[in-house]
Amino acid sequence: MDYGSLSWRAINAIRFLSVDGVQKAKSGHPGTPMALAPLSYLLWTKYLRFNPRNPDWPGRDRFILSCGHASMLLYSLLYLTGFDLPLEEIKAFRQWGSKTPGHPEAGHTPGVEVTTGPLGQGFGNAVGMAMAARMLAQRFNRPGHEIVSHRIVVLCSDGDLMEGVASEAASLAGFHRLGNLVAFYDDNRITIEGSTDLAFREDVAGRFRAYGWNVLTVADGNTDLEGMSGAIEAACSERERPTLVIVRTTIAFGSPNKQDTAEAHGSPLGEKEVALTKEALDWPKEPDFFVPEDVLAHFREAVPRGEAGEREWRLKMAAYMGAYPDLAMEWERVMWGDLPEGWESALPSFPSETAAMATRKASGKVINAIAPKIPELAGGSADLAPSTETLMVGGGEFLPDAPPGGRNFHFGVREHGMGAILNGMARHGGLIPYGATFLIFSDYMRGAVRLAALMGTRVIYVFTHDSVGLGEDGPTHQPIEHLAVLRAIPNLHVFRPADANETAAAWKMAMERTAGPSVIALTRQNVPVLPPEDVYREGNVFRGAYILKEGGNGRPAVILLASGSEVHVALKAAHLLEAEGTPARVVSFLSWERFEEQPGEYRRFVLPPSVRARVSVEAAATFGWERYVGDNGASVGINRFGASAPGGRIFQELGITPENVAARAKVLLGKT
Ligand SMILES: Cc1ncc(C[n+]2csc(CCOP(=O)(O)OP(=O)(O)O)c2C)c(N)n1
Ligand SMILES: [Mg+2]
Repeated sequence: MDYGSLSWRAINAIRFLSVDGVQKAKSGHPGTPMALAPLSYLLWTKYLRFNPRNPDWPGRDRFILSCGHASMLLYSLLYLTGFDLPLEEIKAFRQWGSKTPGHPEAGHTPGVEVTTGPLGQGFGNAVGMAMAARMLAQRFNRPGHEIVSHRIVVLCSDGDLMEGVASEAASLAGFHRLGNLVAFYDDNRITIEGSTDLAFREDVAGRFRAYGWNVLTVADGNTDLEGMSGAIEAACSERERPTLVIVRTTIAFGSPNKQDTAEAHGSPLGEKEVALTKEALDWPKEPDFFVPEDVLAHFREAVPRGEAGEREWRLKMAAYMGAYPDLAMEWERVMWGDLPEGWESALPSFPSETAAMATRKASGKVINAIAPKIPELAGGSADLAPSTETLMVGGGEFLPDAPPGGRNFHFGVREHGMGAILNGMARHGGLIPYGATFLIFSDYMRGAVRLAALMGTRVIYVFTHDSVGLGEDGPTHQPIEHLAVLRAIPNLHVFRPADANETAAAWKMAMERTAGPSVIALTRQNVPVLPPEDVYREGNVFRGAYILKEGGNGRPAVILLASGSEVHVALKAAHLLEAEGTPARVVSFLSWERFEEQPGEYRRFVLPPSVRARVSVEAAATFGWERYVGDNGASVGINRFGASAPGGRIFQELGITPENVAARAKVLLGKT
């Protein structure tokens, strides 16, 4: 190893930018960037296709740092190769307002594809991206016109591969034979508590082979550049299977006292050790953040190379446009994330004479009505398509041996993997992904849902069986706190429609919401269909909460607030109250988040401060409803686990009844 050579000085530049960045911040993770510098040097200077001047160019390879704690590695690479991330940002690592947060955040730093940090998620995102790329290739590529040919490359660590979410995703990637996916596993045998001997001795290679992956190994990821190049090339020439390259590295390589120790994982090396390491690797001690001019110039060759790569792709695109103008227009549209013009005319409306219908069923009808108009809508379920009613009939199957173009995914019983995969699909672009399961199992994918919200991706979650109303399956399957939990996630919109018409409205809002994910919570049990003219009156349903039934000519004595199936309980309670001379307004609360976005004027119109007698009704934890019912209000809900019995009986036993709601209202009004 010749530390004087350009390659090794370039590798050292990555290392020491990372080391100095962490040292200056007095926090961060130096050891892994130091160890992964050689591999990432090769990837970023020789193999990856990207354009620093246009980080979002659709033909680029996608690079994901799943071990997001090694963020300084990514920031160093972005700076060095010429992205819009100046050295000052490297020096402001982890500081307020900087572009270099503790873990990589998509949308915040140019060149960061997905937000990573929660281990395993980035790996799952990569699988989702590879599935999305495969799907787009099937839809858009034509003989002689391969406009989708990019690769998904992910770097992952011991922690990533210990996490179940990665196992779920890896299993699916192997099943689908995703030849466009390459994962590099940083086999450094160190995690926070020490050696992986504490908890992780499995045969990772054997496991991935069993999943159907191509597995390669590099025995020395610290010094063997040739070996690494060979493995990268072999991985890139594999088209039939995803590839895992196991790269044996030494955490904090080069640090005389910290290398190969867990200490190097998450603490700055310390000034003395930084100096010793620079000495050991033949790097000038001063100044900090040193990058030799020729090294910088070497890295910056990425700019003309990237521009040329993009130009070449754009020429291909121009030829494609000539040969397939309509497809080319479609490509532009879906990559922008625009919905087709007039798509909403496909949304069904359900006349009130329609027989009572579960909202999951209505959702299925909506999906099937809009799917033909929106070819980029793609989704599936974690083995619950018949129950969640999420199959696009005639949409084709996305399966390795099925005819190309299928849009129905089968995630298998893998909710967490599904969550991460959906995020990858959405961040890839070109698709509007949805994923379905029972609301209760949203817990299994909450980590991914939260990241979707944090990244602001358009993912639609179809969560059915949304209350004890599902009945006999009992408390293990009956969500209680889930709505509150999901509503507590910032930037996640939760829709709980009361009937088929509100379900169509919820789908419209979810489809049009580009700034973040949406949950559509749906009933298993039938609910009456509300008159569409009541639901759509003045379009207020799109404001999240609206007056479904007025009481007392605009001067109600009490307001009943409800969501989903309990809107019908509230309507009946209102009639009971009115029969006794108490005017009651019913407000259907389709979405809290949407309502919060409305001007104060509208919110006060729906919930006038003068009407203090308010009762919320929701077959779920009452947690949070205080904000709408206020100090003088009451909440009818379920603050215990459910029970195994027919749904109607459970509603009776737990007090989710019109009589109980009316009684609570009367107590508030002093009418007992
Ligand atoms: C889901 C999740 N759990 C825990 C953590 C905290 N954490 C950060 S890194 C890490 C393990 C570090 O080991 P490894 O993944 O091998 O990374 P290395 O130190 O080798 O870079 C843990 C537990 C996390 N980021 N995400
Ligand atoms: Mg490790």
